[in-house]
Amino acid sequence: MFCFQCEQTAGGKGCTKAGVCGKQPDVAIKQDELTCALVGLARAAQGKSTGKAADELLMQGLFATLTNVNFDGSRIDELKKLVQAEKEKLGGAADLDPATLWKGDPDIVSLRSTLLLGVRGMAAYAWHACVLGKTSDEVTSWLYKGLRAIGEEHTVEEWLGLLLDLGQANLKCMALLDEANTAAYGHPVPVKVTTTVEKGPFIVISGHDLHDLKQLLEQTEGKGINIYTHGEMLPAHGYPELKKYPHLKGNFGTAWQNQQKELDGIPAPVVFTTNCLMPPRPSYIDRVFTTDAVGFPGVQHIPAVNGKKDFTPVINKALELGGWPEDKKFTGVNGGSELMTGFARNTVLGVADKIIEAVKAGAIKHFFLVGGCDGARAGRNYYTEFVKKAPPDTVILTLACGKYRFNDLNIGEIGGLPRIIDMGQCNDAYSAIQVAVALANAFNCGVNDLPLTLVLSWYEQKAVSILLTLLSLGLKNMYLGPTLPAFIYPNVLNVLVEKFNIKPISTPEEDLKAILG
Ligand code: SF4
Ligand code: SF3
Repeated sequence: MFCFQCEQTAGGKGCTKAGVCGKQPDVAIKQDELTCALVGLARAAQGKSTGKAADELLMQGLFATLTNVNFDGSRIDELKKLVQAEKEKLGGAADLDPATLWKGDPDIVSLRSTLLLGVRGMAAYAWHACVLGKTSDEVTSWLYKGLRAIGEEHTVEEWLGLLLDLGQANLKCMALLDEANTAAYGHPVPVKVTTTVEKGPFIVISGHDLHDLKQLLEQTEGKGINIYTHGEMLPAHGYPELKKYPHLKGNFGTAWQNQQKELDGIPAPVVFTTNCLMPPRPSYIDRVFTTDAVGFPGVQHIPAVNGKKDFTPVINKALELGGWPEDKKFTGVNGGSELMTGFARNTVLGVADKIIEAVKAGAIKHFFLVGGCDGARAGRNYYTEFVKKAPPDTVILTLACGKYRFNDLNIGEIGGLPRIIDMGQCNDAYSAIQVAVALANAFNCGVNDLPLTLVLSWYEQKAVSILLTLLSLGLKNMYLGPTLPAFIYPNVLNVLVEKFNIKPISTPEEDLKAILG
């Protein structure tokens, strides 16, 4: 096997024996075969109009190869068979040879891999929009185009062009997802989320899929079961159409990499709707459920039947386990017991006047977007320290699961606004981009000229697609950590540094000094 798609890849180079994530070599090989079959499907689709079945399969197939999504070889095989069948319906075409997927001239391997990983990330976002009934021909056709490109020869310049094109396509994809979420559940409003779990039966729901949460809330209504979000599901509390359910109580646990410890012996079932699933330990594997693209051998799967899911097995498990006999207090990683979220674009832009005033009056000197994925690496403490050490006249915008490093901290307010502003999931990156663009317009300058610095943490492929979007928008001087991607080889990195002045993070003190002067 060979896989170097995520930040925790073995030795910072590539997993070759087994995944650090727990992915077994046979599954890694099957995922490569699925990827190559998807290239075949994309080839067969060229110049033809594809149907819903092929389009959805394309998104699901790519989603299943993301880090911490599907560890079940039989499910990957099933997907591959479905892909082959769709390909034949379109007249057939040759698959890509899996032996060539990660091999060749190093610069080309680096560029091609970046494109593939970006396509994977974008497909996940496209799927989230799709389950809410929103698709876009432009976005879907780019997924096919990107996959075809992976099987073609291109010059370095052409590859770089493709990467930026993908960034633009992903921006449209994320706008579509933003529209899908807000149309279905309303514009998020600020809300304080408790970390205490009330006594009695409960269900924990993890991942990014709001549609799954909605169905679970409906199906548990009036059953005496409380629902707690986990990981990237936290921002769901801000949506009016989700927060209206009184049994959506709070948030359990912190970011994904702590799940094996936090779920150990929990008296409740846990549903994983998307990444990030870690191999469940024997102490709780019987109460883990997967749905959608997620899978793990021996774990119960909730399938979608005509888009609907029946969570009865999860509900029965919650009633059987019964929860804790008393309310149980938990805290975030810094000891705080309240997490604030819900500051998506509508809310932030609603107080834009206040923000602009605060900047003009000198009350806000600088904005940081400290966002991205969390992970297990010790160096990720950088992000906690960065937020703690950021001067009191600065504001921290954040999104995605990396915020669990600091979202329970109380670092005060400026002009009635909290200094930590949680804009949502990684899925909500469009929201943050819109706010940056609006601020730039208000100050009559470019986004690069704003007193705003992006301090990003990456882990998996959704972050890759967002990074490409930011680059395609011409954003410069971003800080990236905790380590640079293994698939960005030195020559490609040089281009990124030259064109975009991307910087690896150093220490919070040094970086803050360099940014604030
Ligand atoms: Fe290794 Fe990451 Fe690939 Fe898992 S997803 S096999 S940890 S590079
Ligand atoms: Fe996190 Fe997996 Fe990326 Fe959506 S849940 S940000 S790592």
